[in-house]
Amino acid sequence: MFLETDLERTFLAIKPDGVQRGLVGEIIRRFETKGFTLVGLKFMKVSKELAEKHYDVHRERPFFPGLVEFIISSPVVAMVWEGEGVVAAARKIIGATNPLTAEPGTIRGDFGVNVGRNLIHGSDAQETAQTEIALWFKEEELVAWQPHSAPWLS
Ligand code: 3AN
Repeated sequence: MFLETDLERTFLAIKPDGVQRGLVGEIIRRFETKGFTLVGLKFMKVSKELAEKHYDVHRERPFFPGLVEFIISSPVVAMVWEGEGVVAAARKIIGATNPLTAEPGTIRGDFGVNVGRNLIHGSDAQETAQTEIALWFKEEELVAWQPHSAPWLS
C-alpha cells in the first residue's frame, strides 16, 4: 500500500519506430505488469513546434534536425504513468540511450539497434517529467484514478 504523497508521474512517448514496428502493446504491457498506473494516453502526430520544444536541450546537437524530422514523421503514443518511483523505474525499464549498449531485458536492449531509433522517450528526472507532462497534456486529459478502487476487484 502506498501513500498518496508517494505518487509521482512521468511522461513517456512511444516514438514513430515503436509504433511502426507494432510494439505499442508490448511496451505498454511492461509498465502495466510492473504495477504502474496509466493516467494519460493519446495517439497523435507531433507538430514541429512541439518536437522542437520537447527536445530543446538538444537544440545545438548535430542530431537535432534529424531527431525533430523523425519525431514528426509519423504518429507517436504519448503517455503519462503514475506510481511510486516511476520516473527512475521507467528509465530502467527503457534502458540506456544507445540500444546496442542497453541491457537485455530493457525495451531498448530487447528491440533496438540504432541510437536515432530507440523506440521510446522517458523523462529523465521528476522536474523534467513535470515540464514534459505540461507540454504534452492538458490537465483535463489526465485521469486521476486508483486501480484498486474498482468495486469488482474487491
Ligand atoms: P534519452 O532518450 O535516453 O534520455 P537523450 O536525452 O540523451 O537520451 O537523447 C534524446 C534523444 O536524442 C534520444 N532518445 C535519441 O533519439 C536521440 N539521440 C541521442 N543521441 C543521439 C545520437 N548520437 N545520434 C542520433 N540521435 C541521438
